[in-house]
Amino acid sequence: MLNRRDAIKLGSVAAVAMALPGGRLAAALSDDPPVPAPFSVPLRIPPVLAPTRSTPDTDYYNIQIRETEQKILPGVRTKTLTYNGSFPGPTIRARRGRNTVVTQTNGMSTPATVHLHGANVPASSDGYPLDLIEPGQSRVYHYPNNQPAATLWYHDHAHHMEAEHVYRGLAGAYLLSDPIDQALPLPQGKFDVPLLIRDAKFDKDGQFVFVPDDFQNRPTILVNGLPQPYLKVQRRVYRLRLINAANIQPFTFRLSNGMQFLQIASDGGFLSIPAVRQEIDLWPSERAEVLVDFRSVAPGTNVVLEDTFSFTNVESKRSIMQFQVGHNAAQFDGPHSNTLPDRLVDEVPLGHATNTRRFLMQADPNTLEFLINGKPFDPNRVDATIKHGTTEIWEIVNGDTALQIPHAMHLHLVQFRVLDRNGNPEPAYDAYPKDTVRLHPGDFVRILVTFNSYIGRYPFHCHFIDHSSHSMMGQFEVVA
Ligand SMILES: [Cu+2]
Repeated sequence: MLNRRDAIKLGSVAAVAMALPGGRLAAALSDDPPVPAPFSVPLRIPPVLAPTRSTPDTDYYNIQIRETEQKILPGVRTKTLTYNGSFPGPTIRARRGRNTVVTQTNGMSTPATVHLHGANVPASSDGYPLDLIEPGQSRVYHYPNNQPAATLWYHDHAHHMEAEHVYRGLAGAYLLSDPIDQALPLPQGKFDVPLLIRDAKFDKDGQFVFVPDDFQNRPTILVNGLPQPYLKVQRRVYRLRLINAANIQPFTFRLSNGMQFLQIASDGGFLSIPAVRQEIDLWPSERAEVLVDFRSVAPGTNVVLEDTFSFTNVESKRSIMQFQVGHNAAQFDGPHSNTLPDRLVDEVPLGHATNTRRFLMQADPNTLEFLINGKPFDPNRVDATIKHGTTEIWEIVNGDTALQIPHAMHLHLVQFRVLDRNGNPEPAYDAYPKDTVRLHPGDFVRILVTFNSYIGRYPFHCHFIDHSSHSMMGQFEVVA
């Protein structure tokens, strides 16, 4: 028998039922977030930001950092932090040899700082964690674009806040081109697709839930800000720029239907020799550019980009997004891997190392504070003083074998070469050019890095940014 409270409950359910279309009633009564079925929303490509003005050698941009509401899940407006109201941020396209100048204005209630990940920039424009843009203030970032073509990305770096800021939306792609990139027969325009891939947790009202370090509880995959979208593709070759924009989620990407990737670029630009890959590991902040040839499947095939990464040894597979291959033959039969040269770029000879340092990444088992060489980040301490123009070997150790925590070491300013991992040479596609290196629990990795551009202080840190927010960060200073 119904008591009065039940009757009131039912009454309110009836009222809700009258107000909502049928399909949404179940959602309104559920504690589950209103996440749609996989592959039910079309992929969105973030807008390319237009310069506010251009001179013969410089493009100027203005970006407002602000809280907005975004349509991420159907029928819901989600509070997000955005660059110019775009989730993810607008794409900046730059050309080598032309300056990019970005004025960032902070309209949030918390301090911000903007780091251009993977870029060779002066220390004053690096987005150092304590070079804060206070609420209501602006800062001008100068990017000289004096490095090879690469898929870079910009994101917040305000110390202790970067993890939450990035999680709530402060990230965007920065695509740097150069004459080599332009001369290679690579897909362009709408066939050159940036994919910022991350995970998130939503509450039943479709709002972000941010619990630091809650790596096993961010079940919703977002690609360019939408849940498991689909993209209708022509039967031709596409250039996909895979960016792991997740806080702490590693991905192991593969394609369904037996399709392969042709990897052409890593973090810092083109591989010397393209690599055929069945699976590609990308941990937070790592990038890979791949060519995917949709002519290799029958017309009408649905190809799924999958993730098979698992924190445990338990087999895992989940869907990231879907490519719906068209029925028509491509109107345009090229460019594809067959027309690529065997060698995309020449190997950059790196210097001979004159110094070796070791960095241990390990959480304090008592406090669970994330540390490098036993210490939390201290802006008043320089962890490595490096003479300009020299080359060093950094030995990086993940000591978190007991807790089984993976880490990813990122150095600002430089691209480095991964020499070896646990004594074994790193495969070429994962060796160079790199700005972030993966470390499984117990891994011992050696990287070779030359400091021959700018002088000044720059951070190095775990790019599981929930870890760097909890002080797994140091700083090096390049001195004249
Ligand atoms: Cu870490």
